[in-house]
Order: sequence, then structure tokens, then C-alpha cells
Amino acid sequence: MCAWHDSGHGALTQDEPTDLFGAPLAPRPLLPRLPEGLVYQPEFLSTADESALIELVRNLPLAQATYKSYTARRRVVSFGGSFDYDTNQLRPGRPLPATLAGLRARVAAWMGVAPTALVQALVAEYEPGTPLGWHRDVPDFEDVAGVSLGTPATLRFRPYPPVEPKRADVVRLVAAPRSIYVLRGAARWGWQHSVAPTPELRWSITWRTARAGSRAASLDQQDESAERGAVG
Ligand SMILES: O=C(O)CCC(=O)C(=O)O
Repeated sequence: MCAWHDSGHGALTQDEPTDLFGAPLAPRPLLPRLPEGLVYQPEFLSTADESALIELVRNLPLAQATYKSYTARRRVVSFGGSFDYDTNQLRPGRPLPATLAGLRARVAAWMGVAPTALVQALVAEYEPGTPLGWHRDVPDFEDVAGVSLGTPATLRFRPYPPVEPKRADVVRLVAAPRSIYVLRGAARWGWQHSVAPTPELRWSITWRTARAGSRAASLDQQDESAERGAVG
């Protein structure tokens, strides 16, 4: 797995401090501010893989996500496990389509885990202008990996719990289409993340391992068949 690097395909940025008149102060060092446990790799997929996945995702039964009384703007479908925000329960979800089994195997290999360790997948579609608010993923899951499709998106990270929330505490990672990232350890538990609205359609396919002893550990990890999917 590649270590994080700024290759021009994805970029790590943070708000530069300015004086009262907007003139830049001394730039902050970037490296000490990286969330530890965030690993990013551009060009994880080929453009052909990306096109095949977009075609596949467009045919999935995406629906607007609901969080108690709030209906989110992004459309999602989950596999393996589905979190019910009304009851705060993780429920067994639909099996992973065979067409996504190949991608799961590749993501798992990149993460260094068995494919069956990825007990949950969430496919999300962000229409232009659709944001995803600040959150940490539900605690049933441990590591979270995300594959991006379509258009670049700015992922924002801020320390959690906030000690003294400030705009300058926000670290931004531009996730390029075809890239992959993973949140582990501090990046997963000690930081919240959000997604800024994009001007074009974007999709993400996020994959989650079970947290030891959690309800996710008993999720059925099967896919619909043992066949390889559209992306091998
Ligand atoms: O779209 C992404 O890459 C992030 C998705 C996310 O944070 C989530 O679904 O919890």
C-alpha cells in the first residue's frame, strides 16, 4: 500500500493562516497535521475500471438516505450491513452483488485484509452540490476505505472531539476519481470527516471492516456468487 503523497492527482491542503488584512502568515507545516492513519493512493483504478463501475453503480437501487427525521441529499445503497438510524441498530443488509466482488477483493488486497473482512459496502451518489456533513462512521465498524468515481471531491477532516473548533484545524484531501483512501486508527477514531459539494456527479464506494466484538462481526460476509465482478 502506498504511503500518502501529494502527486498532483490528489492534494492535501489546509487553510493557511492570514493576518487581519488577509495577508498570509508563515505557512503551517503540513506533515505534522496529517491525520495519522489516513492513507491515500491516486489511480487505484484504471479509467476502464472506473467506467465499468459507474455503469454498474448507475443500475443499483440507490435511494436517499434517512437519518431519523432528516433525509439526506445523497443517494445510497448498502450491502452486508445497513444501519437503522431510527433504532441505532445495525441490521443485516442485502448481499454484496457478484459484480462488486472483484472490487472488494482488490480493496481488501490493498488494505492487507481478507475480502471477507470487508463486511459492509456503501455505494453513495452525490449529485452536483450535494454535501456530506461532519461525522465519524458508526462504531460497529473499524477501518473504512473509500474508492472515488466521477469527479474530484474534497474530503475534510477535523479533530474529534473538538477541543477548540477552528477553521484552521480542518485538513482537506482532494480525492481524485479512481483513487482510494483508508481511515484507520487516529484518522478513523480521533477525527471527523465530511465531503464538500462537488460541481459534477461523484460516487464513492466505501468498505468497512467489523470492529472486534461489535454487531458487525456477525454480519454475513457472503457475496451473491463466487464469480469475479465487473472489475477484476
Ligand atoms: O464519499 C466519501 O468518500 C465519504 C463517505 C463517507 O464518509 C460515509 O459514507 O460515511
